[in-house]
Amino acid sequence: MSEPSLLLLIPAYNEEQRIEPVLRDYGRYFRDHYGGSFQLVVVLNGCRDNTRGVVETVAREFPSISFLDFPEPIGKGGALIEGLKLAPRADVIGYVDADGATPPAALHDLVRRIGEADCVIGSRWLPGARLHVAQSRKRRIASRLFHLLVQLLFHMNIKDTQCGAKVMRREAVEAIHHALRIADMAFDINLLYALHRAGFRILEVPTEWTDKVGSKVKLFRTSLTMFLSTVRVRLIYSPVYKWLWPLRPLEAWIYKKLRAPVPRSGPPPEMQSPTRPKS
Ligand SMILES: Nc1nc2c(ncn2[C@@H]2O[C@H](COP(=O)(O)OP(=O)(O)O)[C@@H](O)[C@H]2O)c(=O)[nH]1
Ligand SMILES: [Mg+2]
Repeated sequence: MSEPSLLLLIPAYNEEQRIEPVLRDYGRYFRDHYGGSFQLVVVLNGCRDNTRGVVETVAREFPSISFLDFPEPIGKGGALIEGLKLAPRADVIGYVDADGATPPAALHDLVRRIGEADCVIGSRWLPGARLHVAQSRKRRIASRLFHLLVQLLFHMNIKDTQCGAKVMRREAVEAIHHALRIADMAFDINLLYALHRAGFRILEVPTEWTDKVGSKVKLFRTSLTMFLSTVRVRLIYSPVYKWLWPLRPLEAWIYKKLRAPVPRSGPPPEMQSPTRPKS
């Protein structure tokens, strides 16, 4: 049976220790089990380790794998905003984390459900989810508080907005891309609320998830940044937003203090492939 063409993005920052087996797993799985065209694009930015070298090595073995590399500190959200500019290349566009928290078969399950909605998201908190949780108590509490805040502000009734596995139809991505401006880990809220407001249907399905060691999340700083960004998304969609412009310098100052990433401005990305050895 033929399946829709799929573009899978993997945002990656200092992932030299975690990404290699994940790329091989995805490359192999989708080559052997997917009935449509498959492209995997790793979106790197400002890595201070050899993630790029590792990605180049695996990309030489798998023609489906390539990457984008931005020097600026654009964050996970900023990286996905850039990656999603490649949406015209496929019917379905998705993303997963670089640490293998979502196995390829679980991502494939989300793609299979895209006929039922415009966006299908993996959920760790629906009955039927298979979880291998190793997060600290503090992290779990922060995550539940964040969930409450999101429900209070947006009323989307989504149980798990933060799961790293999501897929969308190309038309939905193209319709809301201009509304994406959150570069930090609250990017997912920005994306989901933009889809929700534009009338696209979001389907949450139970997924398989494994917490991995080596998280890039610094609990205090990341939580505070996500809190601010989430409130900001709400304000952007409120009628009072246009009166808040005098607060912009304060906002910029706080983000700078938190060393929070900002999205990239400028022309669309240029694809990079490793130089393949001449045969
Ligand atoms: N491009 C890019 N990716 C990032 C950045 N920060 C985190 N990521 C990626 O976002 C994904 C989720 O991060 P992770 O540390 O696994 O978060 P956790 O699983 O929620 O603890 C991983 O693929 C990271 O490499 C960043 O600044 N830039
Ligand atoms: Mg992770």
